[in-house]
Amino acid sequence: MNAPSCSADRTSEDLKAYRAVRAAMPGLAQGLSPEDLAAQSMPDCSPGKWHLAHTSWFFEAMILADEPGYRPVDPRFQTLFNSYYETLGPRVDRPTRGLMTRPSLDEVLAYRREIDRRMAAWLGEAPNDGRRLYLFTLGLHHDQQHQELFLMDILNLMALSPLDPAAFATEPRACPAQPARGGTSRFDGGLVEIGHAGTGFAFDNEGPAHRVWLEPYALAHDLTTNDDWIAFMDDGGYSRPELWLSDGWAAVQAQGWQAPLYWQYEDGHWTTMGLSGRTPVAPASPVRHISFYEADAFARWAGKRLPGEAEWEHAVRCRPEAFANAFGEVWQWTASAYAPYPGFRPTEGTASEYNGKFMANQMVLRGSSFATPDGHARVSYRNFFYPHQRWAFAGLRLAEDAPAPLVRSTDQGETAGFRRDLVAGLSRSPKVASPKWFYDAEGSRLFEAITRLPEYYPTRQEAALLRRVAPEWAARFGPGAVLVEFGSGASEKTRIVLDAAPDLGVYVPIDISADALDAAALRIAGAYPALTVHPLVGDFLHLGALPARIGQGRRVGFFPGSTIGNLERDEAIAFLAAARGLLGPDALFILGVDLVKAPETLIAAYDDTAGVTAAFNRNLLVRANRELGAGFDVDAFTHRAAWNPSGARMEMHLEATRDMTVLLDGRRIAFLRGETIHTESSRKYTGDSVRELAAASGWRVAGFEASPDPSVALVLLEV
Ligand code: SAH
Ligand code: AVI
Repeated sequence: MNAPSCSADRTSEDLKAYRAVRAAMPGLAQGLSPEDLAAQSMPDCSPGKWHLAHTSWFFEAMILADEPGYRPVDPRFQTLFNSYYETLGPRVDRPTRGLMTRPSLDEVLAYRREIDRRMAAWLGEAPNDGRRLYLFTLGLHHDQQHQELFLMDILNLMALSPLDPAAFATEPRACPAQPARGGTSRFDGGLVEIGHAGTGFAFDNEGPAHRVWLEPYALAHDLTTNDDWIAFMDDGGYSRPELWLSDGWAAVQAQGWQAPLYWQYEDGHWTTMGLSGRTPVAPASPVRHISFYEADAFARWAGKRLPGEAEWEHAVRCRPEAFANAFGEVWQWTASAYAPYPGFRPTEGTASEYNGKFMANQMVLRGSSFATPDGHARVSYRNFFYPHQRWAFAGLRLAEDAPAPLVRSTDQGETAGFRRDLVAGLSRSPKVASPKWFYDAEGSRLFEAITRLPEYYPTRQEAALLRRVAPEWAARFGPGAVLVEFGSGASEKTRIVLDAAPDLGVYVPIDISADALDAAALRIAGAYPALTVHPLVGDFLHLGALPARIGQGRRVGFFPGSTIGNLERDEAIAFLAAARGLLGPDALFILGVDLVKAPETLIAAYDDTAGVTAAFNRNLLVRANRELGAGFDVDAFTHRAAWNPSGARMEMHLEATRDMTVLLDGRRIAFLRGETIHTESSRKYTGDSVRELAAASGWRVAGFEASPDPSVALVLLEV
């Protein structure tokens, strides 16, 4: 009963998709003259008229011609508009496509309409075998690929004209460019899976999904900009053979490259040619129209390298939000040669020639460009060009080896680390868990809610105190300082420091909570456009070195929120000592601590009447159930907050309200009624105990300011 209406629905969906895709290229051609559409600017390019015809031929040759008794629209078109399919007979050589003055543009458009009519009829017969449907979808994606080629080729043609004609009034683009974010994300690597494994469409070259080994690496959040490129050129980038691969240097010499394709130097500034004509080179825009050789030389000059395609794919799969313009601006050159994946099988039949036979001597590009039609690209998409080619909308994103991270990355390590820690902590007596695991996305949200509670005084008191001391302390930073914040969370207090230090150069927020970090880094980068924001996700208890070339100014540590109180005494000393090493001999450090006070005030702050702190505490178990598949009955645990006078600390516990056994990582963890998991200590300091902590970790106290009651303190440390 359902079958006919299902297939009727599918046919009408397919027809809608077909019409939308097929309308795009005639839409692009509309404002161009027949002469614009007939000329061929170089052997790599094709005339617009040829793209209009070839994409129609593809449907005819791959799909319609397979139907019994099919009669071609015009048998001569099989030769004229076959691109490279050997099995489909002879072709016109690619470099002479521009000599095809016949058929006329009108005849090509009529051919297009006729193919569209025949394809609609074909769809009306509701084809339902998998191979034909795949070829149909392939035809749509093929058309979309040529929509982008159409724009690349028209631009190349326009750029050869001394008139610098604008092909379009405004650049046609699928979506707006995203603003820069600053910084890099680091990945542990290891054994990861890449390639297309899903059920949706993919080209044959994207599969099969398979495992690859990655060493630890970092990938830039932003694309390389024109400004970066000008710095490379000003530093003799195009005249220093040591920066270039041998074939690349030969291309520089043979072609006389001195700048990206289309750039011209006029009256002291650079201009470039785009689809809306010649314009000054915009410094902050991503660089375009560079070859693989140039991208590679630039990366070497910058002390970095191009990412491998697996590194790119793994990074964008793990943290899609972290990377600006991963898609929709420029294709990004990778260091990977275009080769078959292990187990690669070309599409069966004529379309087997689509991708596989080009798998030599070309390099892979990832992402997509502003000219890539909406919905065309994927994270597994593999574009490819020869390493010398420059007319594609191609740029780059830098990568680097990252064996000695500033912080331990948490991309895959996090779940494993959480599991290891929790199993170890719950196997001890008494049971413990580290408070650092509170901060998944929900935990970070709950913490922000805590900071707004009437009972939780530390955030309000510290922010007010910081407003008072920041101007005087920031005057000591000097120009271009690098502010490194530990446990930055929402980076709200950071704004007070940034406002007091307008010539601060770089901000490095570090947090274990990737969600909180990404959102905060974006907000800060948006609010302080002159600041370089370099977020690092990871555990501040595992400090390595700061990334090279982070900034020249004095390094200032910032550790507010009395988060140091959540560390054991030994951990706090080791952390402060490691931070001193990280920040260097000239460093300053602003530390926030909560001070010892009346237990009633403290207990109220950690056991609020609205129950937000209780939810924050219990969220640890919710997280363990979700991420580790643990079997906690969350409702069977109560939040407890208690003052421990001998340890001078507030303690949070989760108390079992009945005897029970919980399954965690294949183990059975037994709880007796009344037994607790000690989930957090919040140490409270005095002037003396802070001074002792500073001395034990090699810092001198240069300033100590306490707030009015309920009192917290800010401490300025120097080396
Ligand atoms: N500094 C902010 C946030 C404090 S909440 C403030 O003053 O309000 C503590 C923050 O430290 C959270 O964002 C949490 O994710 C982070 N954090 C806790 N332990 C961490 C660790 N070991 N490494 C990195 N970040 C950590
Ligand atoms: C982040 N840290 C300093 C907070 C504290 O006060 O120990 C976390 C917190 N725990 C309960 N309420 C808030």
